[in-house]
Amino acid sequence: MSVLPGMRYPAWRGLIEHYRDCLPVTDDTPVVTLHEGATPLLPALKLSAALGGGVEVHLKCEGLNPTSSFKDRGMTLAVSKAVEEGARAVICASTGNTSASAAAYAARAGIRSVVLVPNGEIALGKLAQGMMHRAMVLAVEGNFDTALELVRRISDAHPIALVNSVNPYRIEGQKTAAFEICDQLGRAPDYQAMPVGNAGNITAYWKGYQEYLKGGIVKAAPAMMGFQAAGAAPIVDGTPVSDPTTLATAIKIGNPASWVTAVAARDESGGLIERITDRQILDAYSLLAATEGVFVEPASAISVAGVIALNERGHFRPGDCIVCILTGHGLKDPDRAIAEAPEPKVVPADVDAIVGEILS
Ligand code: AN7
Repeated sequence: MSVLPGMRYPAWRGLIEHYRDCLPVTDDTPVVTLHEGATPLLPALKLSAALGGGVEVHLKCEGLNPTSSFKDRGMTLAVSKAVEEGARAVICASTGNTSASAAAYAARAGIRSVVLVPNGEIALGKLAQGMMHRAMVLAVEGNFDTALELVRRISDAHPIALVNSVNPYRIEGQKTAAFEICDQLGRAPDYQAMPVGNAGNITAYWKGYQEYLKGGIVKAAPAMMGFQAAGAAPIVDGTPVSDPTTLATAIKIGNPASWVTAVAARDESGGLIERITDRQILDAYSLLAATEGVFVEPASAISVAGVIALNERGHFRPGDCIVCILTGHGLKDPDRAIAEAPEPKVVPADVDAIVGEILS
C-alpha cells in the first residue's frame, strides 16, 4: 500500500473552515487563522481513579491552541470580521491571554494592535507574547476592570475594533469548543467545569451546547459548573469586587462583562458557580502536572480544583462524564511554576555524585 507523504490525515485549516456553517462568515470574509482549534480531549485516568465513585473525567486542553490559550478561538473570528469591516487596528484590555492572542492575530492580519494590561499584574509569558507580536503594550495603572472600561470608551469614540469578549464574534468563535467536545465524545458530557473571569467563555460554551441540542446533534447539554477565585468571586457574591485578589491573575476580575449570560448559563443548565481558594487552585495545578503530565496555568487548574471539591461533597454519580476546560498553558506563567515546584539541585559533573543523588 502506498501512502502519499502528508496525506495521512485530513488537513485542519482552523475552526472557521471546520465549523463554517455554524459561524457568521461568508465567502467574502477574509479568514485570519493560525489553524486554532481541534485541541485534544484527554481522558484523565489518574484523576478519575483518585476521585473514586466511577466518574470519568476528561481534560479539554485549550492551552494547545496557537498562542497557548482558548482565546484564539474567539480571536480568529473577531479579527477576521474586523478586517472584513475595514478595521486597521484592534484594541483590548486583558489579564494577559486576550492580549497575546489579539497581538498574534493582528500580526497575522497585518493590522495594528493596542493592548491595555494591568501594570505588573500579568504573567510573564503573556507579556512576552504581546511584545514579540509587536502589539502596542500599554501597562495601565489600574486593574483589569478599569482597563476594560477605558478600551470601551476608546473604541466607542475612535475607529479601532474592540476585541474583548463583549465583541459578539468572540463568543461565536469560542462556542466551537463545545461543538468539538461533543464531536470528540460522541455526546455532550454530563458536567462541564471551567474558570469564570470576565465570563465570556461560559457564555460561549453554553451557546455552543444549546445550538448542538437544538440541531439534534446531541440529546442533552451538560450542567455548567463555573469557578471563581475566592478573592475575585463577584458572581458568587452577587456583587462586584472592587479590589479582586488571587494568584490566578488570568481571572483576577471584579466586574465581569458577561455576568448576566453567565448566570443564565448556570441556571438554564442546572449548574453552579462557586468559589475556590488559591490553595485549592495550587494543589490542583501541581496534581495535574505531576500525575497527568498536563501543565496548565493556575486559572485553568481551578476547573479540576472545583471538581475535586464537589466530589468531596458527593456531587457526582457513578458513570458521570465530566469535562474540565483547561484554558491556558502552564508556560504562560513560569514564575508561578518555579515558585511551586522543587528547585533543581546543583551537582558536580561527576558520575558517582549524580548516581549518589539518584539513589538518595
Ligand atoms: C487562562 O485575557 O480575561 O471568563 O483578558 O486567561 O471568558 O474571561 C482571560 C480570561 C480563564 C476566564 N482562563 O475566561 C484576558 C482574560 C484563562 C484566562 C479565563 C481567562 P472568561
